[in-house]
Amino acid sequence: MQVKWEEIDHYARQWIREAGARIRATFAEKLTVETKSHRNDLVTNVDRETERFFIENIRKTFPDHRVLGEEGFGDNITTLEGIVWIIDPIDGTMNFVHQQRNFAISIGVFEKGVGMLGYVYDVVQDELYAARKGEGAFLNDKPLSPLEPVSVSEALISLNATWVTENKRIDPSVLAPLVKDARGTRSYGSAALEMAYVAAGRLDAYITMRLSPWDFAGGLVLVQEVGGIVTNLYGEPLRLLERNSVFVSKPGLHEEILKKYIHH
Ligand code: 2AM
Ligand code: CA
Ligand code: CA
Ligand code: CA
Repeated sequence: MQVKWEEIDHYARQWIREAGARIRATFAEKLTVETKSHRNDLVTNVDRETERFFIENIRKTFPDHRVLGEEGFGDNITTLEGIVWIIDPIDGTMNFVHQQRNFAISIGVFEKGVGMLGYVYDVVQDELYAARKGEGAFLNDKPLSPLEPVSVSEALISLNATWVTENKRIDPSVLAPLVKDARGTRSYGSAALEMAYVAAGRLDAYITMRLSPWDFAGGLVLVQEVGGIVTNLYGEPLRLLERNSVFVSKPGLHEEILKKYIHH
């Protein structure tokens, strides 16, 4: 059967805007904040309610689609057959709790493991980054330009300071020289927004050592659609059902970083 991507895109946008309005409305209410795997890993009632909102709508409208969601209300996904929605209801929960800004709804829709639709919605700025494979990427309906190569010396790179201090995933001496050589570094605390910023040319690259599929699913489609490169830190394709290190970059810059800083 022919998949109607235009129709799926239409519903996805509608639900994202509605979920965003609901999230903004919660700013006036009291949040319930709990911790998950450790004391800095937060989840709120709004994360859960938002994920359930998407899943109920998807199941009602597209009963044959499956959903992988961070908060666990979706399906138990072990294969990428058919159409799979990968959803992070709030990416940047710590920002949501502490700042009431700098968080996003992130959604990627995949067909047999190929990214077809990607969305990152900055709820507070009301900025929807959206891409459809082969149709370009847009910021609130304004087309995003193809990404041009840039060198490290002129690059603004997003990176959490954790990765240049003692940590479990990477020797701090690997990325410290990159931090030194780059024009500047930033950290926003939402992987989805950081990927959307790369797609929009606001950042030149984003590097992080451990993300789950829902953190990068939406951004992956966005960045690829404007000619950006998305791999793990070692230049390999991301695995959609596992945790990965993630290295998102403009072309040229991606090769330069891999060659000079990662592959010693
Ligand atoms: P989250 O807010 O949806 O949990 C923060 O640096 C970024 O890393 C956010 O995109 C955050 O997503 C993600 N992240 C992934 N695993 C995390 C964890 N165990 N604790 C906190 N943030 C995590
Ligand atoms: Ca989380
Ligand atoms: Ca996330
Ligand atoms: Ca989340």
